Amino acid sequence: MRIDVLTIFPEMFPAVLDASMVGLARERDLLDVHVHNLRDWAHDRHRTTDDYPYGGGPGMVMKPEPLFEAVDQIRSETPVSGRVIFFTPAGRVLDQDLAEELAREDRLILVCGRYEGFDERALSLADLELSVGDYVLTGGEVPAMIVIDVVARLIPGVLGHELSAVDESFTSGLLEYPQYTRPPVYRGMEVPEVLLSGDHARIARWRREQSIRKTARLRPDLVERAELTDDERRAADQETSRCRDHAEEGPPDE
Ligand code: 4FV
Repeated sequence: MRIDVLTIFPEMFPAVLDASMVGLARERDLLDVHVHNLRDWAHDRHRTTDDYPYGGGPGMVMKPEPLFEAVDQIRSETPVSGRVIFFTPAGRVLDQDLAEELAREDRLILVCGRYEGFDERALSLADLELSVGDYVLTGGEVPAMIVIDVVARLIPGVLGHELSAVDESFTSGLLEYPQYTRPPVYRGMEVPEVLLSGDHARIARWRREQSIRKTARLRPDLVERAELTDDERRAADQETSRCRDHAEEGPPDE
């Protein structure tokens, strides 16, 4: 996969691109990332990429010209024009399903905003407007890093063992089961005996049950969408109502 990033802060990316999984994916030529400085498409002496908002108001707006010229040129650099993604709080909110969809693309072009955002006309370049969550950031660079990370680990050959990308949070629509490693007892806290049993069928059952209970406790909204058997759904609903009752009870009297 090829990913192009358009930003006025290219210096923010090397640390993320050179380390860990993303770094490995690039070393193995499974991922090819190009970071471009938007100012290279600003032709005035100060290489200006922003200007005052028409109609007044606080802050600055990203000019359309550098964005159009940059995206046009970057798209034309390879036969595959790729999917152009603009990061905005108004975009489709990223989740694991969308991450898997993006990971199937041959090429992504990630456009990072700054200031108050983009001139509205530049959004006509976008194949997708994407948000990483309902909060306001200073720029689109961190969202771009999130997309590079969430996609890189889904590229076959990047994660040491593909299985781990299947059997994890959100892929099953549920939160992941509790994980443990050595020592078997730490400060009096024991690893559940089932995990030391070597009985893989029993371990798998325990993990599934734990995932359902944890999701019912912490993210009942996910339980609704998850594929559960009738028994599992009954157990989940019991767990959710048990937590709700517990929360309503409030802290025990002194
Ligand atoms: C954002 C988000 C986000 C808005 C103005 C950058 C900021 C500034 N992007 N998901 N949430 N962007 O807050 O993607 O340009």
